[in-house]
Amino acid sequence: IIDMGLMNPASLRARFSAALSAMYRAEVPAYGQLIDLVADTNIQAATTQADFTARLKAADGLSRLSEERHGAIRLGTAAELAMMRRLFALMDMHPVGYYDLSVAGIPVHSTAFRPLHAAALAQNPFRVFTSLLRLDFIADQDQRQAAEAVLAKRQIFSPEIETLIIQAEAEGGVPDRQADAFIDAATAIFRWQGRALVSAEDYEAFHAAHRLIADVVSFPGPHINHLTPRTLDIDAAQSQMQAYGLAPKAIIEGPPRRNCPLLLRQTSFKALEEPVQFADGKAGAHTARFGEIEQRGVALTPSGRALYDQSLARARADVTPAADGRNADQYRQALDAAFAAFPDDWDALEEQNLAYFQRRQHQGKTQLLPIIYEDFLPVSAAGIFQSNLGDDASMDITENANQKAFETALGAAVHDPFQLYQAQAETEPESGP
Ligand code: OOG
Ligand code: NI
Repeated sequence: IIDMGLMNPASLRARFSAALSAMYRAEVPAYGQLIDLVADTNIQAATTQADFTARLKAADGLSRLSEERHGAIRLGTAAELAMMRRLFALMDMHPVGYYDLSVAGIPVHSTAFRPLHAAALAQNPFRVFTSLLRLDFIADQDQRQAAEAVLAKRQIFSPEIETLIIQAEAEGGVPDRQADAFIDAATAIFRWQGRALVSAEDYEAFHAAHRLIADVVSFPGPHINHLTPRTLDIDAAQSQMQAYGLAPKAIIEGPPRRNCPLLLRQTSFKALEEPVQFADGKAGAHTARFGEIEQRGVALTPSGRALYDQSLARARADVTPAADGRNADQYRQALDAAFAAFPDDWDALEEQNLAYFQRRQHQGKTQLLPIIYEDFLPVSAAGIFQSNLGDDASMDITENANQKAFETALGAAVHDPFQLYQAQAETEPESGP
């Protein structure tokens, strides 16, 4: 192979993820505390989560952990989303899944940009949950037009990053000599800019329609709104958060604690209040950016996912978790009860075709290696959105999934996560001791 002098997309992704992390640590100091706390609990997890940790290790799933995180951004227009897709593609991150948040009264729909295959995930699994604002949900015509006008004028990509993207696409990758410039210019897109494009009065009006509209429309760029490290024991990490003075959400989103962890469990702490200079010169504040941690478990098959959705819906019909935590214990009990029928045993999960596994021969037996869930959960995402937007932040909109419109804006189809897990289940594990 001739060295074309192009950067390996995985190295670029790792550098980008590290640069964003350093930037966010400086912007939101509590995020740095979160990283330290998660590193501590991950060391403990070798004993608290011994079986799961051993299987992860056998599938080479532990080495990536200390670098592992996801970010989240919110965009305002189709053009922004399409350009974002081109930027992320250069780091081998591609849109996977479609998430309709209108089900929870949140006026966005979303995808996750991430590496598609096991080898790339093992090199660096960085992913970005990316939402597109749905202006059609703004009932007031004048306000919708005002929002459209602000978004049409703003330019979230600097001329420099646009040129680098176009050149890299033409050359088949980012040239080594441009790697530093590329990382710097790409990272800068997501920084917090404490200056609004709109007057204080317009900001308040957008805010009253929905806080998310104010968050997306009022600012010159898509500031990263959280970065989330992965913990192996979210219950331990959550109690540590209290000890560090970071007030977590009352409940952990997702499935209950299990011996065989399922899908994804997440919790977050409240958004930071940051000063803003409005376009009319007035000073104010905006709260959007927060901290989150997550624990990842096994990916579920379509039938496993249906059982998960059913069980979660049953728990939430039984007890609707209140934001102030007053019924957190009841909710936990309802969750445990609703998931009692969900097998909590690797063999049973495999026999009943509920979860995805790779298999390896070990001491004459077949060992099941759970395939880790790399995606997100819409009900959990809604809970995360709500917790940092405020409890009253639900818009009166009718559920209205529109994957076609999202893909048209994106300029591409999203990948089907089930197909990716199925393909991985049919391959040998990457490595193992
Ligand atoms: C994204 C919320 C979704 C997650 O981890 O489920 C998310 C947002 O607040 O923009 O990041
Ligand atoms: Ni998140």
